[in-house]
Amino acid sequence: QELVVNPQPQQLSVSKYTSVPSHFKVEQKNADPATKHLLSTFFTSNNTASDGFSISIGERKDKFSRKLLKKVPQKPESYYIHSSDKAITVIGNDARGTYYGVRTIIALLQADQMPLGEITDYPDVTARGVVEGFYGAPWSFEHRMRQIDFYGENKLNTYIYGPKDDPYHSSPNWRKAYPEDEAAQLKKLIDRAALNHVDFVWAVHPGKDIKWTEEDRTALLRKFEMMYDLGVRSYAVFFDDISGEGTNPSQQANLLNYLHTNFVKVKKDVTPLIMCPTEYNKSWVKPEGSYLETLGKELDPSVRIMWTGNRVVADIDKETMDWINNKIQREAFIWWNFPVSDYVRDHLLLGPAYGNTKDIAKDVSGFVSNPMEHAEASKIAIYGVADYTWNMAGYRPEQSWQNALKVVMPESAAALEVFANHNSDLGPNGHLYRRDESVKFKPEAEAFLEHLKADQNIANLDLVASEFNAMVEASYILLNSTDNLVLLEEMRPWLRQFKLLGQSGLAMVNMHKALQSKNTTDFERSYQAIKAMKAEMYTNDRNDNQNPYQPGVKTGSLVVTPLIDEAFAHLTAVYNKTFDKNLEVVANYNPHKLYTNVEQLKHQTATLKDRTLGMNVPLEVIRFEPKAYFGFELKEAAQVKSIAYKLSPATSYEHLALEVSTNGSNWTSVKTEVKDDAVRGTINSEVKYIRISNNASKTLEAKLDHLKVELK
Ligand code: LOG
Repeated sequence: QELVVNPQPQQLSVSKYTSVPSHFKVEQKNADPATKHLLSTFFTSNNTASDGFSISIGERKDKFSRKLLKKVPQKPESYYIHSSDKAITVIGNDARGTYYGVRTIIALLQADQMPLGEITDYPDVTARGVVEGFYGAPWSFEHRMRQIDFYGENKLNTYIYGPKDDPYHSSPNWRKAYPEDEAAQLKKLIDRAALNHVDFVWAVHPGKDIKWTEEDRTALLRKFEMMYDLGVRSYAVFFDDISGEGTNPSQQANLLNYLHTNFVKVKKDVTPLIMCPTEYNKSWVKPEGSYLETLGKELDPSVRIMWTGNRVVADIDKETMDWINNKIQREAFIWWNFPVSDYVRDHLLLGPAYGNTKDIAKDVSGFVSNPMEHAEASKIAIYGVADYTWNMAGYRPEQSWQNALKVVMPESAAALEVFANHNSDLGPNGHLYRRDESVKFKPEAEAFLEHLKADQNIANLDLVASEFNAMVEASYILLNSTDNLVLLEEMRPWLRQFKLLGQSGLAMVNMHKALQSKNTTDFERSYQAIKAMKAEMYTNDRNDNQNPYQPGVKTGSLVVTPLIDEAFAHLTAVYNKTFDKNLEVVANYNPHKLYTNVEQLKHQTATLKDRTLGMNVPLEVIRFEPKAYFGFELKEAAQVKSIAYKLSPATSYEHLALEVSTNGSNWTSVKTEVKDDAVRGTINSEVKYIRISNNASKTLEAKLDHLKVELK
């Protein structure tokens, strides 16, 4: 018997299993509306009767035998379940704990067999959930409704609403009321959150244009009041990714303290504030400043401070927590930047939630995941976060991931596993954050290539071929699945690429077989087929998921794609040599490099599309110290048509110069013109180095919107 309750309960002792009764008599002793609603979704006239199997539900303060009451943990949100062959009793420490107990009971009654015994359960982390805090298209209303239900089902209690691209959350409209239709939808979300025992935390991101004046703080108070009228009882203020006046820690603390005194304390039913600092990760802490210490000292102790770890995107361990908690004099509230993909938008991150250590439960005041703009696909990771934050010691990422796949796609979970297994890494990126991918297949791929290149017998040829076959079959199953159409819509572009990738793998295996049997007809057909599939993938990459950041659709990019590309190139080269042919050995990599001394830009990637060389720009504010430069180093000197870049604010241009060089030591400046806030320069000679440098004597803080070089 497999018991799947997510999150995994702290203590569960089952004495035996019996069949699930057909009818129940349910008594709810407390008055919690969310519990009442939940009970009504499961216990209907079909499975209840006055002489049914007895289930009694209530809180510690309700009437229960002393013996049972003693077993309820003295912890927030805890519950105790006792089930015998006569009755089930669910007692919560509080309303939320009772609700969670009912969640567990319903999960258990949905299995084939009912366990008899005891469950003693409570969460390790106080605030657990999601921060909708990414750049890119905010989640739709329908997606959010589904998410909030999912949080309730998985005992997550926190949803922080802070989509960067909602203008009423951020500048310029944070001071204004939501338009009527949006307000109406927010109200529905807030109600739905209450029904799931989820705290709907409304976040504001005012730092880009806030003035530290009476006028602006009253404006914010007014906005909080408007949100209160919609039903919001939890609030956050975000100061991430800003520059200028808004970054002042004393002023930030002042504002939060003001809101605490004049709003939270006055209202009485509002939870303690949450704030996201400007220096929200260790790599951004300015050595000369004392930003975090100031917050730690000046912020009211009730205010929770968010933290992403040692870097913008990082996994959390004990050392991370000790360092930050000591600075801010409280337990940091973790903002985990996974599975967010707003800096690698051409990838889907469907792997397990892993990497955070299991010893930080007591060091965090909260732990929330920042997801992908693909809400439904993010559920795979969120399911793991729910499990991890509830019961850290018992968390097994791989097992939890398997369960998550079954929950999001009950019928097609096995196919989804094949797909998710090869779609979890991010590819090279500026945050240096990577994930395992194709874990079990990786050693097979390596052995395959090694034997192929050494012209030895490939012992695992069938195994590799059958993985490619599984990829194709899984794609067909998923593309035609009906068990989660919402998820299918999000994955479709990647599934189409994945199918082609699997097919090209099979064709590559055929090339190998044809080469072995010296069948040139078969070889050339499979060779042409791969080229055709590549062309189709290239077209998909140009047409699907187009966005200004990382447009396109990448799949299997860590192990499977490189395996096929390398094997294809090798087989073609051997074929050409053996049969004195001249088939093209395609290599589609970018030979040009970034050229910069700015730490925040060093790990960004360069992209080459047709003849346009571009930089994958970071989303956050960059510090350009005096003499800082950024640009490209071309593989060899070449004619360049034009160079274009854009920074905000546009006042940055006064301090920057566009320069080119053939050797990296003698530089010539290029004349530029500004149009629509972007800069353009044209040159008529061959260059190898292109750079934009800060020739002023002071540090410049700005966002880099784009940098593009058009090659001739
Ligand atoms: C932003 C966030 C973004 C994430 C990943 C925080 C606190 N802020 O670099 O909106 O989704 O990184 O790109 C961030 O993480 N800035």
